[in-house]
Amino acid sequence: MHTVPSPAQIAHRLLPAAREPGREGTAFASANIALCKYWGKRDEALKLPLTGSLSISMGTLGTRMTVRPAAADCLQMQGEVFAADHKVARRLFGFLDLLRPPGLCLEVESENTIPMGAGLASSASAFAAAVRAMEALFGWDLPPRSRSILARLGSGSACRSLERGFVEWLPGEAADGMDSYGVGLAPPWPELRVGVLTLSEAEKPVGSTEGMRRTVETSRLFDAWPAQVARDLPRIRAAVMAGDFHALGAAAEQNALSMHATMIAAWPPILYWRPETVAALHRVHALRAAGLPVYATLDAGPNVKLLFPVSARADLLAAFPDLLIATP
Ligand code: 2P0
Repeated sequence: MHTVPSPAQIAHRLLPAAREPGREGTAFASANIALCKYWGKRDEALKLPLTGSLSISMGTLGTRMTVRPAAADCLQMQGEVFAADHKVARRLFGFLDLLRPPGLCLEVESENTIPMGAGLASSASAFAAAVRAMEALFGWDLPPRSRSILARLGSGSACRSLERGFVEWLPGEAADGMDSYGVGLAPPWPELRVGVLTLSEAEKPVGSTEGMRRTVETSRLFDAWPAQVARDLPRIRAAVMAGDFHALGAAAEQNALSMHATMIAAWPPILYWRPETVAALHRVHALRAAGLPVYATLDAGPNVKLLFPVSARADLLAAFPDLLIATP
């Protein structure tokens, strides 16, 4: 009988033989927004998804991380020191344990170029930047597939944050997940923009990992989710390749709303939407009905992200003055 390897065993397989660390390593990774979403795992420990997904990078919005050998583990984020037993520090150093030799302590400086409170998940860009920073520290030259698999062990969506532009996460079938990683699909369209509408800074009621688990276990609508992805993913991939903005936006918006429908039907329900979320969606629909090329997508939170060509920028800023705009 085959037993499923642990994250540490997977990392051991993918990393070169131990080497001396250099003085420090620094790297940047962009955040990413899924156009076809990842929701539901086939393996929690290895963060293997039930379906494929496809994202667009957020350009200069992301995480810059520096790692250097130190006397004790220490994390600074946005200049603030986090105690070693803080939830965020424990998760990051637990991940770095996969990548470092036993006994090596690290000082980590992490800076998000995403404005605080923008409600943009930074875990994807943070784990992707951590892999690249460790690669720089040790002078490794990892194959892109290994990099993506390693980042996935930190946070599933991080495997889509190692390439710019459109990235598809191949779900794979293997129990060890060696066939589950992100591949760059196409460069970003020069005219495409992604906007972030920060609507509520209220603490997220349910994290992604727990939210996925609860949805898979209790939502009858989740039974339909793999079929939804099987329909949307090829549509979105084809729209990316054809440069068809309206096909891309329509499929992405329907995919995001379908994902939320599965969550709302979980028990206890996972309702990330606030009144402002619904108001923004109605506003987007009204603008689109009036002829503006704009579509919406939402992740595990109340904020709405907009997809639009740069030609719609001024009209959207007039409608949403606080819109944060990324050039993928
Ligand atoms: C996505 N999300 O495709 C989906 C859409 C949120 C909604 O990936 O448990 O932080 O670490 O693998 O990657 C957020 O989930 O979850 C996410 P874990 P992750 O972007």
